[in-house]
Amino acid sequence: MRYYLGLGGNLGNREACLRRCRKRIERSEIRIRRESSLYETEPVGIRGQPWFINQAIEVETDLDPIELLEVVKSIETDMGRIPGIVGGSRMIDIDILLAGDLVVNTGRLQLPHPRMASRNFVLVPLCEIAAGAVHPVLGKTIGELQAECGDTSAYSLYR
Ligand code: PH2
Ligand code: MG
Ligand code: MG
Repeated sequence: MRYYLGLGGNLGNREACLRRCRKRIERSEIRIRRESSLYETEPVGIRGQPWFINQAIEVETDLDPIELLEVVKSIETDMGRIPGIVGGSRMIDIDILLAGDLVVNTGRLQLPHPRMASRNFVLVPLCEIAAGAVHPVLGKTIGELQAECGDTSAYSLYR
């Protein structure tokens, strides 16, 4: 099954954290097929925290969504993420954005990611690698969602 993941972090050496995170992902029965550029992005939600680096990746794995969620949560914990304030600073955040055209609504997991269509820091990197992918609930492509997104938060290409 093919998934799109959103990666982000705003503490420590942000670029090195993302690199370590991708290495861990690849050691977990998950193959990375495509990687977007890195973007430096203004914090959305809680202000006054350091800017993030965000990236989107396309992965292929036999893991089902709940198994994948368990793997990404354990990578977050291993990499020093302390569960705390929602939307606050973190070494690494790994969000499952899309799982093909699967729609999941359980307490633990919602797919597509419920806030993805309203965030530049998700859509801009994702558009680079998946402009034509269709959001199975909104029925629009990632490119269309990005063009329509009213988020005014700042972002710039980092690398
Ligand atoms: N993640 C959040 C909240 N705000 N802002 C930016 N720029 N990038 C993020 O990854 C981010 C955020 C919650 O996960
Ligand atoms: Mg997140
Ligand atoms: Mg998260």
